[in-house]
Amino acid sequence: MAQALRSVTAKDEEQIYATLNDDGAVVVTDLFDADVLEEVDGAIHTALAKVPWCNTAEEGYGSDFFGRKTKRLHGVLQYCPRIEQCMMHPITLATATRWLGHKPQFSTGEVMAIGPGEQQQDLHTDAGSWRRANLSGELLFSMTIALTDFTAANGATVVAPGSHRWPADRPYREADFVAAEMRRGSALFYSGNVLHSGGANRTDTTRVGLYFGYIPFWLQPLENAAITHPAGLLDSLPAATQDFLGYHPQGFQALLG
Ligand SMILES: O=C(O)CCC(=O)C(=O)O
Repeated sequence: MAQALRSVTAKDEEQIYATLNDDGAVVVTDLFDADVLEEVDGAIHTALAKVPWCNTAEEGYGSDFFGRKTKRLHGVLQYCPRIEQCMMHPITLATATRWLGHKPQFSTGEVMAIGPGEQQQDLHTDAGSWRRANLSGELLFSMTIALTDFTAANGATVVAPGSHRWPADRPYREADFVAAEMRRGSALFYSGNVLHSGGANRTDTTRVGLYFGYIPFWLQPLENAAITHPAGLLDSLPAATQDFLGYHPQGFQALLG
């Protein structure tokens, strides 16, 4: 039987890191305040109501990997200003910096809503996005914020604790995996090398997560935030956030002097 995915309070940064290091994933409890959640949640639920389930070819991005009873949103900073604060949470940035061993930059932001009847996604590692580059080490740190409770029944992310250190050819069994159950307002921190997937949703409600990927400053991001967000939005953000997003309105002047 696999160990359960461990939870650590947001107050204990050292233990968050130690658990991430041991298991490749950790639930950080009560990372976000109720007022932040209220605003973010409301804005995202409004945005989700306007897009279809990605279950037909005509609607574009539905696939066996991304799911057909799933909704996904990108350009997530457009939905409400407080989403930027979530992305730049000091505990998240500190853990990402330590985990990657480098200053982190934005790779992608995504709302992942798993609807009733969705099946379990294929198991994978997110660092596999860069597999053709044949790089090793920790290339990606991820955070999924629970905007609804995440339960084993409603599609909580399924994770194999410790798998971030497994050899690529190690066989795995169902018993190696646990559901990353967490309460709304908590977040799953995980390594880009840990085996995981979106879970099956056997309930009649939708599970909603807000995902951010953090990569070392030298790696190619998956999302170009300047393109996925409405024109002008990134200009209104704090300089540190623009820098994190790779958005440099002043061009390279700062480097050239
Ligand atoms: O929705 C989730 O919990 C995880 C989804 C995922 O791992 C992915 O789409 O890459």
